Amino acid sequence: MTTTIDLHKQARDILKMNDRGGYTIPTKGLYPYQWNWDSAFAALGFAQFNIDRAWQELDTLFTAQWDDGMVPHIVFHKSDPGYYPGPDVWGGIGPLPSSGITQPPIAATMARLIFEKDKTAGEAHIRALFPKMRAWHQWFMQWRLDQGAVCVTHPWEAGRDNTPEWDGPMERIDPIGVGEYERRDTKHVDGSMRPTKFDYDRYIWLVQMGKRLNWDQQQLLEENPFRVADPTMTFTLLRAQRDLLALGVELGLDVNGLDVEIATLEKGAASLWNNNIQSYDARDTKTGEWANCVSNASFLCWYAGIDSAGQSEQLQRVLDKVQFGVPSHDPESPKFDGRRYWRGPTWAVMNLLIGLGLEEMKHPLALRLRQATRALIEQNGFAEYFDPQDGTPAGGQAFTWTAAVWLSWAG
Ligand code: 9YW
Repeated sequence: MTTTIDLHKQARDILKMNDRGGYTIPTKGLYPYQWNWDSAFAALGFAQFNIDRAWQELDTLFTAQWDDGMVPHIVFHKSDPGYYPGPDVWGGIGPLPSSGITQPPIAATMARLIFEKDKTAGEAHIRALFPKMRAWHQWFMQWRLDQGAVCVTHPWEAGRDNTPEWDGPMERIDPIGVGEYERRDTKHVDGSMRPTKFDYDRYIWLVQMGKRLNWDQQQLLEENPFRVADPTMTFTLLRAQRDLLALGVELGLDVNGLDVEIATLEKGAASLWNNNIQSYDARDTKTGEWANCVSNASFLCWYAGIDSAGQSEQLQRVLDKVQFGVPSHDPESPKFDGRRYWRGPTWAVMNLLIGLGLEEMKHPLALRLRQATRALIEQNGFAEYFDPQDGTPAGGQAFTWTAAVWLSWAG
């Protein structure tokens, strides 16, 4: 029988194995570069046994920050032909080869959690990171707001690639001229667990458009047909801004304007409440249409410091439907697919964020979610994601963020 001690060792070994010297890859083969929010989770995992390595992870991520403040979703430190689309396809314009989009801003939140563990080791890092994190958050505030909610401009940006929330906006895209390209993801894992060709054509088409416009945000704002106000980005940024404010106040840094930005984002979060389905939801800003989806991102409200009786009812309902909540898509929806990436599977990292929020608010379902995530990993290992009904591990194996969730929260 595997004991908790063995699992702790396995989790630490996964982080060490995926360490490429200063940054951590999500998993060998499928994802061989540094991903933005994966790294922030990795840092939290490392902080449980090597605090200096934790800070190094975040410091490295911010070396890829663009002049306009954006922190890219992938940093291509060292070329690897096993992944498509690579640095040439993206044509990022930052100091290091990178993608041209960003990912959920959880770094400030993870930085605060790591700082709380050891303030002496952390203070200099926070002081150095603070203006960089502030610049990144301000980039969101400048370019990505719709009624105060934060928009994604590519499905990869939310970190939830093929969630049904994007189905409507993706159908409106005609990926004209996308041309031939060779997918590499389906060489590493079973295609039935991955996004479809319909989705991939549009992912690549959007990348090509960004590169053609040299990632100029003003031009993208005018041309990009994909712009969806998204609960992942809105709730994570709201939370990150609160953490930045707390850190800034504690260390006597310049927090001017943060309170106003937080108030804007609070309004934005409120604007994502969809009365028809009684849940937080994604809104297509081009048509004003709701996605009408209860996704795992809908449950990030507590993480953002927002309690909601309606969302609590939804949480109770979805947790009752599957063994290992929270499913990435509503298990009662006809679009639910328990093995296909963000269309049903449960993800330990999302459970961690949702769970942190629930715990901070002393929500009655908090313990249940933590225990379910613990059982999920105990029984099924450190996979990328899992079938929420029977726990079947799916996607990449020996996954950094699942190991980090074990070390920092579930284990
Ligand atoms: C991509 C690395 C990333 C995660 C995302 C997940 C997937 C594919 O893998 O994205 O190319 O960005 O959806 O959340 O960060 O683990």
